[in-house]
Parts: sequence; C-alpha cells; structure tokens
Amino acid sequence: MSLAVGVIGTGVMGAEHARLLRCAISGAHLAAVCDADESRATAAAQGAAVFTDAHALIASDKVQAVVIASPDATHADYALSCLAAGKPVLCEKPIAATAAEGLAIVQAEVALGRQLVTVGFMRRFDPAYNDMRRARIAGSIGDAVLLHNVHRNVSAPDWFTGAMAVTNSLVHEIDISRWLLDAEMITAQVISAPGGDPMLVTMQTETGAIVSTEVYMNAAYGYHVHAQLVGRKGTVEMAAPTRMLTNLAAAQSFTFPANWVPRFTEAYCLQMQAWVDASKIGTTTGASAWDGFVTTSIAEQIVQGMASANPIPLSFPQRPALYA
Ligand code: ISE
Repeated sequence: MSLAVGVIGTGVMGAEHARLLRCAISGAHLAAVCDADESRATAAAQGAAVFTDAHALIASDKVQAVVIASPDATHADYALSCLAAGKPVLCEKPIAATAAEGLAIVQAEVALGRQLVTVGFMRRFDPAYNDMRRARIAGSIGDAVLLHNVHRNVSAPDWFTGAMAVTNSLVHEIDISRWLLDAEMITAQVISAPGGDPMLVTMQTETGAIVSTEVYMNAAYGYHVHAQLVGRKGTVEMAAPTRMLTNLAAAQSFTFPANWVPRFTEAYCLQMQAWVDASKIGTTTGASAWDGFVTTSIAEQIVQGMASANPIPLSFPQRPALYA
C-alpha cells in the first residue's frame, strides 16, 4: 500500500522533498502540497491535492504522513498538529524556533506514548558520515578524541551571520557530532570574526572529546562541508565532495556544489526512503524529537553565551524513557 504524503512548504527544501516523493521514493506518493502561495503549491504538486492551510492538509484523509518544510517559526505548531492527528511527521531542521517549543513537542510525544516525529538532520543518512561512524564503532582509529567540522556556505545575507548561523546552520554539526560520537556536549565556546562571520565553535563531550566547528557563511568559493574524526590510533575523514576529477593544463580540479541540495542529494533521498519505510510499519528513524530538542537547546545556549569569552556550560532536562 502506498503511503500518502503531504508536504507543507514549497521553498528550496519543500520543493526537493516533493520532487523526491514524485520521482525517487518507493512505497509512497505525493498526495498533497501546501503553501500560502497557491500557485507555488500547484507547481510543486503536479496533480496532487493543493492546500493553502497547513492544518487542513494535516487533517485531510488524503494525507497519511506529513513533511514539514515551512519556515522554522511554524515547525512546532504543525508538528504538534501532526501528533494530535496521530500522523508520522518528517520535520525539517530545526524542530522548532525555540528550545521551549521543542520541549513541548517532546512532552506531547511522551504523553502520546509513542514517537511520530523525525527531525530532518539528513547528514545521519550521508554515506561518508556513516562510514566514519562505523570506523569509530569498529575501533579502527582508536578512541575518538577530536572531531573537526567545516561548514562553509557560498554566501548569506548580513542578518544570517552570528546567532542565525548558530540556530540554522551550526545545528547540523551539533546533531551530527552527537551522533558520530554517541556522546552529549557539556560545554561550548565561541570565537567570532568581526560581524560574526566566520566563527569557530568549540564543544567538549561528556567523554572529553573535543569538537571544533568552523561556520563560515560567506566562504565564496563553494558550498563545502567537511569532517575529520581523530582517534588515538588514526583518523578518518570524508573525501572531497566530487565523483570526478579533471586533469587539464598541468592542473587537477573539481567543482564544489552550489549548496546543500546537490551536496546532500543522496542523504535526502536515503532519509526520505527510510522515513517512509519506518512510517509504514509504525516506527521512526533518524533524529528523534528529543535529538531535535537537545540540538536546538544547545544552539540557544550558545547564542545566549556567545558574547562571553568563557566556556558555556550546557544543560538539559533528563532524557525521557521514550527516547532511551
Ligand atoms: C540550511 O538551512 C541547511 O540546512 C543547510 O544544510 C546548511 O548547510 C545551511 O547552512 C543552512 O542555511
């Protein structure tokens, strides 16, 4: 039986999720699309039902599962609506605009007694990150002691640097570092260039591992995400983001992707397929609502403390048993 999926939001990510459901995912189909801009929703729907009210899409009997790809500020409202309707939801990161809203989603799942939320931290499905995590678990590089992350966008508007770069971009490294290391972050420290871009964020885990992340929103040359995991015996790191090298005129080159969609196309597809497969058997996959809350809480605590030169102690409530 094909899972009928509704997509809320037709921006960069909503349009990509709709495309995947139309063209690349087995066992599901694009049943509905919602956007306040009806013409944009119609273009993305390509024959699927069109809504301009997200709650109407969530409540519709045409929709069995929901992808939230609307503006960050709407995520919590729509996710809670999906939980109330008992429908599985893939919510684009971040889970919510604030940690308090993220915690409300966790509390709603705990009250429901089951998980229905997957947060769209798609890097957990990226093959290179999975190879690195398998290498750590296998012990081939020894105990992990350092993780170096690089997160460079081509360009971003002035208002996107500083706090926004933490809550919208660094959240990927916060989540993937927790997942790669299977450890919680207990402190953070931020050094920023004038204007807040680039910044270097250093975190330390409960196991003592150090996580450094460069966040550079105006790197200019290309969209470049890199990670190197350092152990006591060796290191593993992702290869250059290319399938092809060009040798020409005494030089070797490749082209960096323009943004996260071409760079993580495979991860988005694997995430969507895993989410559809899990939803059809009543389970979840990927980052949970608790993971989403912790990441947003860490981002929020970093923003609150980033003006200080001192380490920021990170704290969260006890993890509910539902997420053991
Ligand atoms: C964007 O919202 C994403 O989620 C991308 O994965 C990230 O690389 C980018 O910095 C964010 O702005």
